[in-house]
Amino acid sequence: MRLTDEQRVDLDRDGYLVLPDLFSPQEIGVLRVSVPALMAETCDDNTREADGAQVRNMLGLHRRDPLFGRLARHPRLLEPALQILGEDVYLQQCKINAKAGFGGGGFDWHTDFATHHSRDGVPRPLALNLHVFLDDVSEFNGPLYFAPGSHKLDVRAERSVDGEKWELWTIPDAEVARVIGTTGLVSITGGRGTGVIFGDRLLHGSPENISPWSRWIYSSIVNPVSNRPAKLGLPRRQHEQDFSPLVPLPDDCLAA
Ligand SMILES: O=C(O)CCC(=O)C(=O)O
Repeated sequence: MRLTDEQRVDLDRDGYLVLPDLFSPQEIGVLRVSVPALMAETCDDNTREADGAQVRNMLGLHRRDPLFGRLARHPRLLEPALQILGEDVYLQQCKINAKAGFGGGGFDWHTDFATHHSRDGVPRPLALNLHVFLDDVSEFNGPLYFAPGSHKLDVRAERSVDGEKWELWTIPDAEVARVIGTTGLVSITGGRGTGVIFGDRLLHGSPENISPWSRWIYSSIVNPVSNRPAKLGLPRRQHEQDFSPLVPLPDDCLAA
C-alpha cells in the first residue's frame, strides 16, 4: 500500500496521519481474540498500572504471538513506512497500549525521540510509530492528544521515571504550554481498524481512561536499520535487538 502525495503532504505538515478503516472488522476481530490470553500472562513484557492491577503495556508481541508477528510486517503498515523512510527498517517495539476502562492510566507529554535518543542512543529522529485501533477510540476512553506540527519545533525534554521505574524523557508543563499555545491540540479518535502513523518528534500524550470502555491500541515502532541505537545490549522490551530488515507480507496475511 502506498500513501498518496496528498497524504505525504499532510504527514509532513502535521507530523501524523490518520488512516480510517485501514483494517477490516474481521481482521480486528481475529487480532482481538488473542489479546485476553496475552494480557493474562505474568511476565516482564506485561507492564502494569501504578496500582499493580491492570495491564498497561503488552510488549514484545511479535515474539509472543505469530499473529502479531504478522501484523508487524503487514503491508498496510510497513509499506507506507518504507515509502516514507526510503530505507530498510527493523522492529524497535511491538506492543499494545491497553488502557483499561475505569483505570487505564495516562501517558505524560513526551516526544518519542527524546527517550529513544537519550536513553537508547538512537542517533536521528527517524523512527515511525504505527498504530492500529483494536477498540473504538473516542474522546471518552483516553485517546492520544497530538500537537500538530510540533515535530518542526524545538521541544525541551527532561529525564523522569514512570511507575515501573523506567527511564523516560518527558516535557515540563511550561514547555508543553508554550508549544501547544502555538500548535493547538487534536485528539485522535476513530473506529476499530483505524491506523495512525506519527513521527519521532511529535509532542503527544494521553489522559487517564475514566470511561467503562477499554482502549486497546496496537503500536509498532519501526526505525531505519542505519539508525540503530549506539548503546549495546538494551533490554528487549525497551528496544528490540533484532536489527534485521522487516519484509512486508501479503495483504491477506492475517487471514492465513
Ligand atoms: O497509548 C497511549 O495513550 C500513548 C502511547 C504513546 O505515547 C507512545 O506509544 O509513545
